[in-house]
Parts: sequence; structure tokens; C-alpha cells
Amino acid sequence: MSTPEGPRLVLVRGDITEQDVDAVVNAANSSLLGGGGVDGAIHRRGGPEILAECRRLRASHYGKGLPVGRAVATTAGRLPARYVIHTVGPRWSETEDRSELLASCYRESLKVAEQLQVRSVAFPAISTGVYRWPLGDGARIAVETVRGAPPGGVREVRFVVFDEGARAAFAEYLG
Ligand code: AR6
Repeated sequence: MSTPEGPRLVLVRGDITEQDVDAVVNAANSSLLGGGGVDGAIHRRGGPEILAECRRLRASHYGKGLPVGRAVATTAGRLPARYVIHTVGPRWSETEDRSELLASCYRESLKVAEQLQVRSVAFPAISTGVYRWPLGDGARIAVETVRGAPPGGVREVRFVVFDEGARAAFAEYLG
């Protein structure tokens, strides 16, 4: 029997809100009510339907907020994608190793993608903006975690990064 193949990993420098993939991952915060960075861009471009669904999810399941490392899906509103998968990255800490929580964001988002039966997923470099995770380490965790995930129906994972520094960081691990 042949070994099942994992998804193709692709690196793109650009805006995650413009990606023609089935699901876009949002680097959200626990409130699920929006913010800056990727989160702000997704809500701005995707329109109010996304926030409305986030509010409903909060009311029904996440009254105390979506825990760090977890993921949940909503509509993608007016984005080219079908779904937004919201995940909450850890803030970088000088004193505590939170790598497992960052890895969990990628793993849990992929699990949600499998449940949605989608074939392509775009990830931003979670936690490397407002949450200040060092880019090189964030890229390593992203690539290693996605490579280590059990193969399923997702055929393409696209890492979408904003600038040259982030592109170079991911390129190093993608080889
Ligand atoms: N497309 C692709 N990458 C982007 C985009 C974009 N449109 N915009 C920013 N980046 P951040 P975090 C890059 O701050 O660190 C929000 O306020 C950016 O250069 O979006 O997980 C939330 O509500 C960086 O490399 O997310 C939370 O409160 C990466 O995406 C908090 O920020 C992630 O930066 C989450 O912080």
C-alpha cells in the first residue's frame, strides 16, 4: 500500500484576504470580535457577516472567549474563500515556552479544515505581528506542525506572508 501523501506546501507573499483558497485562517484573539493585523483585514474585506457569526459563536459556545490554541470556523462573507477559520495564537513570552500553543493553532485549524472537507487552506504567520513571536521561530513551528499533521483531504496549505523578512523565514524551513 502506498503511503498517503500530505498536502503541498506553498509560500506566497501577499494579502491573505485575496487568496482563492477554500479556507483562510485568521490570527484572531479570544474575544472573536476583531482587532488589527490579519484579523482587521479579514473582517474589513469579508464584511459584517463574519462578525455576526463570531458573535453567535461567542454566545453559544465561547462566553469566556475562544481559548489560545483552539480554532473555530465561520463563513468567509465576501472573501474569495468559503470559510474563515479563527484561531488564537499565544503572545510571545520571554520567560515561558508557549511553542506548543502555537503549534496547536496550526494543528487545530487543520482539523477544522478537515471537518469542513476543504482542499486548500491559507495560513498567516500566526502570532508574529501584534503578539511579537520571533519570525524565524514562528515559521519553523508553522512548517514543522503542518508537515507533521496526519494526511487528510487538504491538498494545499498556503503560507501567506506580508513582507520579505517573513518570506525568507518561511523559505528557510520549506526548503
Ligand atoms: N495578509 C497576510 N499577512 C498579514 C496581513 C495580511 N493582510 N496583515 C498582517 N499580516 P497579526 P498576531 C502579517 O498582528 O501576531 C490582532 O489585533 C503580519 O505581518 O495579524 O497573531 C488580533 O485581533 C504578521 O507577520 O497577528 C489579535 O489581538 C502576521 O500576519 C492579535 O492581533 C500576524 O500578525 C493577534 O496577533
